[in-house]
Amino acid sequence: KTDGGVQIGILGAPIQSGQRNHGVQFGPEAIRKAGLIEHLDHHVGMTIKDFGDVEAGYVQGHADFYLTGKTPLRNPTSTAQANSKVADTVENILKSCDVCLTLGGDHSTAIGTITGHARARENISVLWVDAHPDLNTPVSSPSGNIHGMPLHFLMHDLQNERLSIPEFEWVKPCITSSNLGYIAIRDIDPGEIAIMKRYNIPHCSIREIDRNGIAHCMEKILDMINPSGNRPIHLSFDIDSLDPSIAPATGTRVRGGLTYREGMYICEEVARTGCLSAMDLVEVNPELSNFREAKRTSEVAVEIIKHALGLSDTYKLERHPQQTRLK
Ligand code: NNH
Ligand code: MN
Ligand code: MN
Ligand code: MN
Repeated sequence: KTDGGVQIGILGAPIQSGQRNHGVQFGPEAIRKAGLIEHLDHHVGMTIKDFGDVEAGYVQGHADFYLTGKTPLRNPTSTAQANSKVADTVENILKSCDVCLTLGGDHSTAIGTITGHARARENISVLWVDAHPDLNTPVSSPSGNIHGMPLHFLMHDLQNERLSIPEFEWVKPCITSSNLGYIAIRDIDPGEIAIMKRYNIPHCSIREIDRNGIAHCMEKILDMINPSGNRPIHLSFDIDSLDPSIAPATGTRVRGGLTYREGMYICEEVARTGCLSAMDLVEVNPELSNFREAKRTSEVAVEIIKHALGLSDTYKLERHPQQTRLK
């Protein structure tokens, strides 16, 4: 880092084993093809370094599982091994970069990115933008898909709910209910509701956004997870948080999602904190819609990333000229 500007490291994580739709492993490629690097490059005070893709090593049809009594826990081996590489790579990227951007892949990828982030920086806070809280345990999960469970591996409070799976032993808890916040959730499983209530996890559901507006919700949630205003923020953005009319190419569409501007506003407010330290953009699956819709979804993903990095015109317009970094 030479110019005192912001250095952004980009990593592709073509992980699909956390769920059962083929095609989500092409998310990184689709987002790159939509012009990600070209859109981020050539901004004064920002340097981009592309670290390529992690080798996810998933063999199609390879489906080992653990029986949990109800549903099988699917693909633990592939998911654990790929995420271990993601964790090491994110940790490494954050040694030379201010921000690590990871392109998924399914949301199990957050097991790796958050672990890597927490190894590299102290006191991280996680803002989880998603239709789903992804807080299931192997027993509460209705699907057995690990992309609906990443946070149970990572939360101190939920360590007793973990199965002892040797391949996942490297995952150490690194977040608590006071540094995790949800926004836009609207499809929440019974076990997740119970955990959210038990541990009082900060959240603004889509209903609260309806009632109080996105500006109020962002102020509230950022204040809860980053009260001092100086914790490194991990923004984990699941594209299914957006309304399916805006981002149709994803595996679990849930009606009644964020509008385009609400999604962008969330990201602009994260940029404004100046604390963004790692970001995931996950669950873009170009195979689940026609070509035009897949392209549109990837373009929206690029916009989400640009806004989070403080590159939107609306945000630049209000930014004070002296402000540096992402602020
Ligand atoms: N809650 C469901 C499950 O655990 C769906 C999870 N799907 C997601 N999460 N896309 O973001 O299987
Ligand atoms: Mn998710
Ligand atoms: Mn989701
Ligand atoms: Mn559901």
